[in-house]
Amino acid sequence: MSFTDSFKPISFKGSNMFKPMKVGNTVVQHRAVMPPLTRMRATAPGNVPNGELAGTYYYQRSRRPGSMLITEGTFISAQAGGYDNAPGIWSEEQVAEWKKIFGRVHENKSFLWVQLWALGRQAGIKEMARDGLRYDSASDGVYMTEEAKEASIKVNNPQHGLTIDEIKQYTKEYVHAAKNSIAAGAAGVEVHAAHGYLLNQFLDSGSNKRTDQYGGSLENRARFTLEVVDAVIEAVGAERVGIRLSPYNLYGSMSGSEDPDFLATYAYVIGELEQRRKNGKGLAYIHLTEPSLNSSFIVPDAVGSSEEHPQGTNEFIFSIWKGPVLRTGDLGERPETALKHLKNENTLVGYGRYIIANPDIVDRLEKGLPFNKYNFNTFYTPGAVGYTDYPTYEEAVKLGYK
Ligand code: FMN
Repeated sequence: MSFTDSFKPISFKGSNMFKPMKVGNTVVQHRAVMPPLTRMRATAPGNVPNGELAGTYYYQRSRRPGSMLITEGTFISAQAGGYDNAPGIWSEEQVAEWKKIFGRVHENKSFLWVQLWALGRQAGIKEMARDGLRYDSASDGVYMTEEAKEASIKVNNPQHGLTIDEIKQYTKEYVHAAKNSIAAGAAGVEVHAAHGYLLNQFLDSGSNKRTDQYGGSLENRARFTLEVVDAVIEAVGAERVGIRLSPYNLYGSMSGSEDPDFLATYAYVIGELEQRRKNGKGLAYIHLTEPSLNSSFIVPDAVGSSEEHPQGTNEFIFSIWKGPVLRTGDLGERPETALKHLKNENTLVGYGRYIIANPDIVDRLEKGLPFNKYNFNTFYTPGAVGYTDYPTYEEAVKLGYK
């Protein structure tokens, strides 16, 4: 292995990167956040995280006191799942392992948030059929791809648009998972409404063809997401709730900027969140995925390398929302862009692929040291390799990294 030479590192010392900031009930000591990263190390059946192994992984990445980390996407229920090796947080067995993980992060005086995940039509089709679970989405029959359509019809589990009762049931499951997270030691929860998963399937006019109060107008498409946010706020307090949105995302056959209404849709959702903030129920943060030319979770060398993305920018959020914003996407390779984002006092920046490969990324950002390269091939494989065995900078130098 070696250091990456695809960009020139800079030192963030003296910038807002190292200015403490209040996020919910926590005060972070720097602004380099670990965003949610699915790593497929949980055990099946039962979607149980491995407290020992995952505890070490999160411990390594939270060494700097006052770090903010967000867990990998974590299922709120079995029906919300569909990947065997991603963790859940609905059962006692899962919660017992999560407690160990939170304990490790607390040793470092750092903060771990849980990303609450429901897959909808991105679920494993065979897995859902095997487990007798529905293949859910916003609408019947609006498949992600032709392959998904064929596969789900073949296993006699065609795509199902949620009934109103089922929507209410999901909302209860978000609440249950949020309460479990807080009881286990999480600083808060992040509602995953991005990247083409269930809530995003409701937000997007391409996947949501409903004609009831959950479809049609952008207000109706946003209803499920806002109901989940309100229910979770009610259960654990607004200061313990964040949300992730990805306005420009195409992953999961989302429309992104191809929908002429997309900015209006997100402006509406964010405006509603700002309204709550003004009424004393402000979320801890809004996490935005930056527009990117590629999808970093499926393409080995996905780099949205251009400085200005043709799709546009997320800057519109600052005209609407006055609380903390976390921006993630391609910032590892674009330190000048991260620096620019950080000029805004309310901004945090996420490092995804590079925190996988650089457990001491905060020290490297401070000193302007090079990053270890990441190995895409071990992102989703079981065990410690590519998970807890990446060296710190000093270790890498000793190992002869160039
Ligand atoms: N985003 C989520 O919201 N939830 C996830 O569970 C999730 N898993 C990911 C797993 C891998 C291996 C990668 C590479 C990305 C994942 N993402 C997920 C997206 C990241 O949070 C992040 O937005 C993306 O990697 C872009 O940031 P980067 O350029 O710093 O890597």
